[in-house]
Amino acid sequence: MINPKLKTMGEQFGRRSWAEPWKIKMVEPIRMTSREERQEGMEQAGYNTFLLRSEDVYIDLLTDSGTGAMSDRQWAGIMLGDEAYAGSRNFYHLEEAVQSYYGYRYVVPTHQGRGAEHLMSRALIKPGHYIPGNMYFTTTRVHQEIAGGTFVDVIIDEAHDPANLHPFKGNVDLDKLDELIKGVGPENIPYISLAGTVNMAGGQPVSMANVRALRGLCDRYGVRIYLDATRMVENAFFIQEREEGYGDKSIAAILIEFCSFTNGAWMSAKKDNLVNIGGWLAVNDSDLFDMLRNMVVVYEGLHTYGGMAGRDMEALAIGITEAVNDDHVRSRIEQVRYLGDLLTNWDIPIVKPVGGHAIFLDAKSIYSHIPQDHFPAQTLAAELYLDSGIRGMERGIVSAGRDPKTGDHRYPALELTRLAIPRRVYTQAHMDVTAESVKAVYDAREQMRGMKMVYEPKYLRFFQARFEHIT
Ligand code: PM9
Repeated sequence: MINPKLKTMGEQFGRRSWAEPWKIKMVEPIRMTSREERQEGMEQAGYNTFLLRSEDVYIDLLTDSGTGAMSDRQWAGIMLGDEAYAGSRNFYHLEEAVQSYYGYRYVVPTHQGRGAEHLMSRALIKPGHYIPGNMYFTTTRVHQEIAGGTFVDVIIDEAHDPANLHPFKGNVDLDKLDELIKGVGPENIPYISLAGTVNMAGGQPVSMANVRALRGLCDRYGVRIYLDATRMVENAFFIQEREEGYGDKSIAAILIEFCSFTNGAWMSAKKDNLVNIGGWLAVNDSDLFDMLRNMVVVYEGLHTYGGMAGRDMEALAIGITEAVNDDHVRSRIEQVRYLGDLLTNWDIPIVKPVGGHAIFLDAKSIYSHIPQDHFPAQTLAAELYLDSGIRGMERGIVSAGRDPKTGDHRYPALELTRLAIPRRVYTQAHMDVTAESVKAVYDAREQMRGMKMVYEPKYLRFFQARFEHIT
């Protein structure tokens, strides 16, 4: 479906101009700092973009998590917060929205995605278990490991190649999965950890055909499928665009059909669901629900707020309905593509096809002279900030962390610097400025040397590690 002769996504899918289905009602000033200020800020931050102060950032593409702009309706919802300790009416709105749009029976609120991952992993994983998934995600895998499990990557090989144009690079390789189930036994696999889209592969989607076939395989063995639904709305857009038979279906219809092949989901509502904080778990199994609803009171808060304020749950319930609007999803993904097309026109290597939430610069290719254990993607993120105050994030060897058994670095095939686009926040002009800065850094690539890590925390090191230039 993707034609390698056509360079940009505009050419691939026929460019017609699009515009955001909203207008701006309130603005937040941002400022460009001087090169000297940025140099000082970066040194204080140990060359880790997570450790910068946000007031020193010009265009913040660190993450699309919790950084989106809420609508006027969501802000109005904030004023309708019912802050009762128990039985808040906002919880029932949230419960109804999840049931209607994702189709699951039982809903447990959590403070954000990793709260939901913690509960799910603790409830289902026992020491010695294997959890197959379509590429790891940092917080998801750490919870699976802390619960005693071992994550096994069963994504298709194409996902590990940034230049491969497979339209559904998030797909599960059913042969790899079948082999694993036969090897370790279905009783040692508590569930398949399926993500749509796949963040670490570049925001790549899973096809409906793949999840349908996955359901068939799992039914043969009696294995459950739980979905990381964090960016599942964006996944639905790619199915609508690329998969036969779905062109005329709405995002909402595709979303609910996809979820119907899974047993439940966990959610970081800070992405697709358009809120600054929040998460949820939803399952169809009443026994599991009982367990999760009991565990949530230990780790998050009562089962009718799970760590969120009533007002947050109201904004989230409204966000869920806005998130599936077809025009919203299209303009969100087209904005990401706009940036991707600018970079592609300059032959700057990025992960292709462009995914749903971010542009991923191929640092391994850009800095091909820097060995992976000198952190090329970390170096690239630092250089971009130094050039223009634009903040991205490392998604390579630092994010991959160490193997808990051997203690060695994991060496992922993908060594990427991510520029995540917050929803409903930046304009096309911000994308132009971003592309020009990436080009300036790209043009100076040969002069760059790598870095060494001088401080490394035990868990999720990418958040807090510190680096120095190799002289
Ligand atoms: N993702 C992101 O920037 C935020 C922090 S990690 C760098 O991409 C998936 C697919 C995510 C995700 C967070 C979580 C955890 C689960 N699954 O951040 O705890 O992308 O709400 O969600 C981040 P929370």
